[in-house]
Amino acid sequence: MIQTDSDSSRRVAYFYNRFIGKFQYGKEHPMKPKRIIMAHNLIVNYGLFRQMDVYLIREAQLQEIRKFHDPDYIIYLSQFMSQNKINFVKEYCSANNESVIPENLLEEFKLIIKWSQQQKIKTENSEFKVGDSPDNPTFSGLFSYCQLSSGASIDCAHSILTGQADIAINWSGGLHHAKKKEASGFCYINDIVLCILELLRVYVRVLYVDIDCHHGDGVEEAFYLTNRVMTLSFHQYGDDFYPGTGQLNSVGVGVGRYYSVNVPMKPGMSDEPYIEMFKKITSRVMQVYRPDCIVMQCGADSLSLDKLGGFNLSIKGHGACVQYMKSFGTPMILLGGGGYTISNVSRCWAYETGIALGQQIDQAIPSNDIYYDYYSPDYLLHFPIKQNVENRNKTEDLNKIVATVYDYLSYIEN
Ligand code: ZLV
Ligand code: CA
Ligand code: ZN
Repeated sequence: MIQTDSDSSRRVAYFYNRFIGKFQYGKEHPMKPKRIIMAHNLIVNYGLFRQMDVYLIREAQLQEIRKFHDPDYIIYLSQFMSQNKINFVKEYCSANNESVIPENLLEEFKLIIKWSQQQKIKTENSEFKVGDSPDNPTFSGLFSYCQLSSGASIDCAHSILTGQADIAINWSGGLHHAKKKEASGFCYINDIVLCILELLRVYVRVLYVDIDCHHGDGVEEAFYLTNRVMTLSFHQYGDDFYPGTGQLNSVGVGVGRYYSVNVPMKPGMSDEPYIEMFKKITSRVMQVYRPDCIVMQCGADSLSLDKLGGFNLSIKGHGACVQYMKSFGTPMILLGGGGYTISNVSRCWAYETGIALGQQIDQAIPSNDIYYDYYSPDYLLHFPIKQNVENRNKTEDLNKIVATVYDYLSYIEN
């Protein structure tokens, strides 16, 4: 392991719970929560966990999720909690025997029952169509999965706000497409919005940076009208690539005008032009916006060979963006996101955990890893990117995007 920078004294808080990796969207579904366990195992086997504060992820409570999401939508989703909790609820409803239910669960159930009575919600005949689209299936424990993913992102915010950490990491977060009362793009509860709202209780300005191959539409929409959060998304755009938003001229509305920044690109982006774009834009954003905290969504579907994304980044290229944001010395939260070639996702997030710690991890995958076979045939950290991929972005087009973004940023009052 090589020390890569002098500021490795920065404290890193890492949030994990192996239950997250046990949920399944479905056999054919590209989103595989198991990649979180795989990333964690690399992090452990590379010895990184010894250098960070490791915290067990807890489930976010209904009241916390309520800070962004619609209460009817939350009740609707809560029907997909784990079976043993459902049994508790049934028991509570029939016997109302409060003594058998743990205190924290009791509060939750009282709230579910209160809200559903108030709103007379009939979950079976609801406006919320979760499960109707194959993108967002319902599955066993769905709600618990959402509670864990968002509980961790909220606690990342707390660890930064209390000064316990300079960098906080939740690889099970980053579900950037979820809306106030709508699931979309594999996302149900927007852990990022909940995290940022928590930061806004103390901080004046929060910068959100999104390097997932898809546009961070849910986070952008949540803060489209405010200047207290600047959202910045780099993404593939065009030819019906999901979700179809994030045009260059989507800049925000009202006081939020120019606080929404979009960098839409065509497929084929490789390290050199991507990093150049990334640095040119984030350096100006940092200079103009001077955020108190950075929340970075590190979706790994921008890597080469991803099953959904069309970019051609290496892990080093992806990680260079994380390294660059770290170099400003601003408190930072790193979240996961997309990533559908799962052995590369775990490689990438283990490498970036190393970056947070100022450690460059070895090229050889630790041979005691239980998922070792996933890293065949080379068993190396850095995989070879796809060759002969055409970058469909012309240099002049990319330069135009940078010039336009600079122009928008020039309207921001300093
Ligand atoms: O990485 O999906 O294109 C963060 C993230 O950003 C669509 N969905 C929707 C809109 C109409 N379509 C088709 C629905 C397809 C449903 C099943 C797949 C199944 C197998 C393989 C690929 C897909 C798929 N779905 C590919 N792209 C989609 C997108 C959603 C992408 C979400 C990205 C989430 C976690
Ligand atoms: Ca993005
Ligand atoms: Zn994505």
